[in-house]
Amino acid sequence: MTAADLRASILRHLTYSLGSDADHATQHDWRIALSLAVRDRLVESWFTASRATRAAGAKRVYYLSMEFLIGRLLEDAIVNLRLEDEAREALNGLGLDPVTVIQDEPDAALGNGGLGRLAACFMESLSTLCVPAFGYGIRYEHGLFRQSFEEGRQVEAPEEWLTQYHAWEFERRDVRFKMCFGGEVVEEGGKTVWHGDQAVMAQAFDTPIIGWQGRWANTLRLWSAQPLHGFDLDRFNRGEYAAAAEPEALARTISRVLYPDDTTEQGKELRLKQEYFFTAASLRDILRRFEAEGGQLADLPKRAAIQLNDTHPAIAGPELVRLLHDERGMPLDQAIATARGCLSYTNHTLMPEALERWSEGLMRSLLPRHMQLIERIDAAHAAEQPSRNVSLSSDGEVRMGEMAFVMAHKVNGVSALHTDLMKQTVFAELHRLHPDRIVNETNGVTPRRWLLSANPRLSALITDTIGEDWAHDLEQLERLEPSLTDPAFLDAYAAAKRANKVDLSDWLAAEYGLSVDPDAMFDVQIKRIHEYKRQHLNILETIALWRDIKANPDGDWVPRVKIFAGKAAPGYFFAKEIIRLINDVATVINADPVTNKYLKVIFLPNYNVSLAERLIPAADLSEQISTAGKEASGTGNMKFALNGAPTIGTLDGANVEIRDRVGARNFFLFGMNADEVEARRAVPDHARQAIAADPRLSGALMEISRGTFSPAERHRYRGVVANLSGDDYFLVCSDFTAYWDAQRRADAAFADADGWRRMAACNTARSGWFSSDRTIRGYMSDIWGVAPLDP
Ligand code: F58
Repeated sequence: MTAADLRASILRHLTYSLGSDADHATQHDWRIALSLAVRDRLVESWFTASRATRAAGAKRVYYLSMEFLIGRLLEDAIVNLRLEDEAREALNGLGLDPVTVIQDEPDAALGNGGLGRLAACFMESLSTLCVPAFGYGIRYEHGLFRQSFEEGRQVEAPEEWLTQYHAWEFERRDVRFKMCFGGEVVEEGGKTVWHGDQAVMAQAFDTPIIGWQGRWANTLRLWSAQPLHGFDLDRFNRGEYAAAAEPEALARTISRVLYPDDTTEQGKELRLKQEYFFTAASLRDILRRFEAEGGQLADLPKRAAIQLNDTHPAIAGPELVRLLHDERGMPLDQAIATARGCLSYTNHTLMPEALERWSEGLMRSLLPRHMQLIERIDAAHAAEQPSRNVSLSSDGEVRMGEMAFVMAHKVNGVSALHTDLMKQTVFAELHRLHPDRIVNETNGVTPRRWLLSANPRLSALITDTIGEDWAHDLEQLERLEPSLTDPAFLDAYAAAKRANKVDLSDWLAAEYGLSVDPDAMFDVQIKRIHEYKRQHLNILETIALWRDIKANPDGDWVPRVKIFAGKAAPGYFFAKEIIRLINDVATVINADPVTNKYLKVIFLPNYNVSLAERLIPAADLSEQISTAGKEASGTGNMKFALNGAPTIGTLDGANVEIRDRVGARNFFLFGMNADEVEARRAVPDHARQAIAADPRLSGALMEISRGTFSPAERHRYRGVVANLSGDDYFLVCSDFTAYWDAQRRADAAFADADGWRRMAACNTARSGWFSSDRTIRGYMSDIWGVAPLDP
């Protein structure tokens, strides 16, 4: 397609799809017209892919996930269709700025963090590798909340991405399933039948996900909850307007928001409803397709690999058994075995509070048949494994991790360390019973979005040096190795990084009125705010550094800009305190004329995929400082390494594998490892001891306690300080000194500009293994048993 063709197509859509014309079109109109013109180009591959899958009778992958953090889609499609030049030329010819048009698209924020973003990277890699696949999830009307700060505090507002026309989806009016809740289970003519007493419709919306070079496109099918019947005209005619609309409002609640606060009973019930709603609709759809293609039920595992992204869709186990046994008459044991042949489960956390449990009472009232089947599955497992000491429900709670494990033929962790810890801790007993079930699939990220599209300068340099195949074969980055000693290459590498930093500085100035020096070290920590991720360790070190600079303002300091971004769960009080503390510290430090030229602190609001794409290419240092054993993998760590930001980090999650690959000299390691963490926690008074041993740490805590950062309310952070100097479960204090030392090693390394750029380039050249294409190949061979199709 030429630029002229694309331009004609944009103008045609502007006129005939939007009913607008070039003289009156808004930015939004242009963006939609461009999106529709680009969308036209991928529909053909989309159809070809499904025709090829049907013709081959191929096994499909079904990725069930409560979250798909896809961000913007227009640029992804343009890049994967290789239409960058044509789009630029066409838009310029129409007097439009391509960047502004692309950035007009709101992020589809259908996820919280890494788990949701991983699902999005996987969808793109599945299409790139020509693997027949569907992603199944929920079409949330409101994605993750919009974050702003008021006096430093996080304020949440609803995310309104769907108030604009969403150009990428197709509503499938013919794909609707009735989903029931509650009611009773009865025996009818020798069969067990569940009669729900509430029902909603699951309505499918499809988004094509295009792979590299537009060769293949899969479908992301998101379910929206709708009422069974329209509104009640009789009540409306009686003047009961609100009551007439009630059924609609109730039904829609299910797909209204991503993760409603589940601290209340109603919240918990809604969450479980959401999980059942999308899981059961997806299974209904999978079986409908299988049966329409003439499959015999016993062959289902040969045709369907169903991946459960965390425990959120774990109800798939009992639901699939119910569909096979109750509704299709398959004997129970065979139904369990068939379901297990299809299902596999990815675990993303070892934190006990994050492993889902539902009260048996709630399960029984919302899904009465499923509760019975969970008991039957548990009994069957007990019969199979007489020595078992674990059951699917205990203390009045159904344990979804165990449920998913027992119903899956494979269970995977997301980094080597995490997988080992799964075997040793949360799933030790189940691992003993099923020693071949747990496998590792270390996470990865799609290089198309996280390098090619996010960092065009570095991408161009890489392509100039080794050709363009790296975009779909990332391990080719190894071929940069000889250039790591070539001064011309390193100059160009450093120039690309600097230009990215200048772009970011300009944007910070334009957007937030912040002034930063592009030659300072950009030290970035961006991720969900959580105690285990230890943003408070970073801010304590910042305070200590500020005090040291103040004490010796003529010292040889390496200028730093500390950049934070991330959202705290609305009900997570301590995480919100950390946000406020960072903002308060930023206010004081940024206003200090003595330290100003050496230290700035910035907390950017409303972290999302697009902000990550802006920050990562401009980062010098990647903060991956979780308490060892707590971060399952991390994927931000991979994005930073790929974009040439060395890590300062602990031996946690995929940091371990990153360090193995980029080399210990190109990674600022500090802190206790997972075993040492356990041992240290057993030391009574570990925090107090650490504080007493390090005057910098005690000084920083003293500064917080005395109200330096909260002059109007001296004791604002009493709780934070009490936590850190008391229980300090995440061992912030015990790792502080090692972290401080590692930061000073990073300073020294950064001061040596030649050494630093070599280190940065080493990170790029040696991170090729962290492509999600490699991860997906691992799932294909170890878990799914699927092969790519050549269209
Ligand atoms: C993340 N989990 C892990 N959970 O923390 C991270 O180490 C890993 O790299 C990533 O998964 C992908 O494997 C994660 O993002 C959530 O967002 C939870 C979802 C359920 C509600 C609470 C947050």
